[in-house]
Amino acid sequence: MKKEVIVKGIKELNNDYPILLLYIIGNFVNAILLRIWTTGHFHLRSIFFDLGLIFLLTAISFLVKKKNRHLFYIISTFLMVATCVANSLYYNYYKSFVSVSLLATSVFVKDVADAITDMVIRVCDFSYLWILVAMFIMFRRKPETENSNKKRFKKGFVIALIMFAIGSALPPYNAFSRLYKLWNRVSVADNFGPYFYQVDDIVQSLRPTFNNIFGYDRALKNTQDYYDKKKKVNTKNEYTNIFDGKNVIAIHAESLQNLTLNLSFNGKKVAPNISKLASEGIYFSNFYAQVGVGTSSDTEFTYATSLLPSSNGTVFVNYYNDKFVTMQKLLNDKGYYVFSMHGNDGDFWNRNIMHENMGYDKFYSKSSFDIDEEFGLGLSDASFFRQVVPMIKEIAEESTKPYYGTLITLTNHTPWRDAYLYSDYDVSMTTRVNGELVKRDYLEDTLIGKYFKSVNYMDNVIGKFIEDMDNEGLLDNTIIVIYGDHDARISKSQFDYLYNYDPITDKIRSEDDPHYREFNDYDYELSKSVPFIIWSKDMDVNLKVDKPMGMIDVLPTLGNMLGVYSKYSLGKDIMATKSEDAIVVFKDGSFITDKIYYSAKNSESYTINSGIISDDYIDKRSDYADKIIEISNDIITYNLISKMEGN
Ligand code: GP9
Ligand code: MN
Repeated sequence: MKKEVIVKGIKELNNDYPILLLYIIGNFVNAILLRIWTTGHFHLRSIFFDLGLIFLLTAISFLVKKKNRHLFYIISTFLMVATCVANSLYYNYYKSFVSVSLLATSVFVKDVADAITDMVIRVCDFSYLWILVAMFIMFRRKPETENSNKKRFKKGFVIALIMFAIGSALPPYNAFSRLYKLWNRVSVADNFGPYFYQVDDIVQSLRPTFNNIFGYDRALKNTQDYYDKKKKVNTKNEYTNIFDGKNVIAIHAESLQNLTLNLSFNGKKVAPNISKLASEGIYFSNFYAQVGVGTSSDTEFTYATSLLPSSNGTVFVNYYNDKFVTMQKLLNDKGYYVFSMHGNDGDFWNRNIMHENMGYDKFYSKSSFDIDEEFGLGLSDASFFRQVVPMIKEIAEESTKPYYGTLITLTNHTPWRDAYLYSDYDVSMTTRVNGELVKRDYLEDTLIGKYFKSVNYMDNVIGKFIEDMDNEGLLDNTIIVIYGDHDARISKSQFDYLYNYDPITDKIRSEDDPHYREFNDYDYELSKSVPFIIWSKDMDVNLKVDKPMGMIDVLPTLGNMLGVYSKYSLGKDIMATKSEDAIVVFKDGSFITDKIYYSAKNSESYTINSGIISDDYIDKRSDYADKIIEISNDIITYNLISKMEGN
């Protein structure tokens, strides 16, 4: 009987108004296609939510005047197609779903995207357009539509409600809380389908704009409670003040990944100078950036504030008026002169405004330099560091104050197109085949090969910079900090090639080859670790810290060594943290501990150190991750530090 009703309904629809069938089935098929081209996940609930939303729109179409109805179908289908195309393209690169809150950020993402040859645009990313073509053809054949019809509206509306009701009745129920928080975008799209996800994203993105009293009060109370309850940790330990009063030069090393410190080709290290600094100083070897879409700027933010970046847009672009307690301000209050230097336009990532807000006394951007050599986005690192030394010398000579300077490098930015120009580092391989020496190109002309060449270049110029600083007497009483700002966004397949290339056959080893090295999705995530190094010429602490640590832990850890402290820090002083309490929380709720990598996206954990992990172990840490993401977001969205500081 049911089957007959459905068949009758479809026939009626088709006879009556075939465009409706195309509208409903076509947009539904596109939502399925999007899953195929992106996550490959098919949650039953999301299917009902897709249909619910499409039926809701169909119902609404019956309220639209007859003459405007075609336009309604076209516009709403266009928006659904745009959702599919944008998410298809975006997912392919970022492994997440797109947000309208990125519109402001996208000015920079676009600039950077220009530099991305790695961003593969696939034909399938545009496959959704078929429905618009089909609609045009159909409209020409059947230009007339039915009169507005309340009865049909009701029918469509009831079907939509039934779909939503069935979808909502399906597990997992905790997915609903993610609709509001929306930092695990993939999970929301998985559970509610791409269309519903996008509607949710728009609502959540507009929320801060209509910053209603209720939301603000809830956020403030929640945040104040969090800080009130937070265990008062003993802030003093054996590292407190060890660098008190020293000058600091912090090198923000673009896309520098940890693995480059341990790699050699043809007997030469990729990064000999940085590895040497790591082996002589304090080297945090299990350190991760915690960026969102604001990449470099997010790392600057998290490093300075010990808060996670925003889940809605980018702090530097969307929340530059907020008040934050930063490493820069704290040092400034202690009497430091605090500056930043960078060879790109000062407006990039809105740094001109945000660096001032963060408490830098001065930002020396592109216009402060002689642009005598350019690679990629701006001034070459070699020229930058060459020019920086006399500038620091002047700063040191002009004042008796200690200084803190952030030097933001640039050349090692993807896609390292000019790498062959600035580094002759050899990433080929010579091997013996049938007794004869054969030279294989190996990584030459691969993206990862160019990356290693470029890192080698950055390493050289940093080595030279340290030497020059020393020659000018600028290393006395000064500590050098180096941190990789985030991973290099090199695809997993490039790593497979790096680890599984067989020079004898000149091919990639297959999985059944005895020398095959497994490099799964989790190995890939873990390989995104970046270095964090504290070094000085007359270092008396030589240490390798392998506890998991994130950018959020820098202010509590390095700050403690410099004698500054922020009560709003959400990170931990890693020197005072037991290995089992150390945790790196990522923006989507995933985390790393000394035992596991937990993927919030897949609700699945990957064991780093053997041992059985209980659900309780994961739940506790998931809750912790959710909490610090929530507190960070609320502070950023509602400018709560300003309120809590009483101004
Ligand atoms: C631009 C540089 C790169 O000035 O900091 O930004 P990113 O693309 O890495 O965020
Ligand atoms: Mn960067």
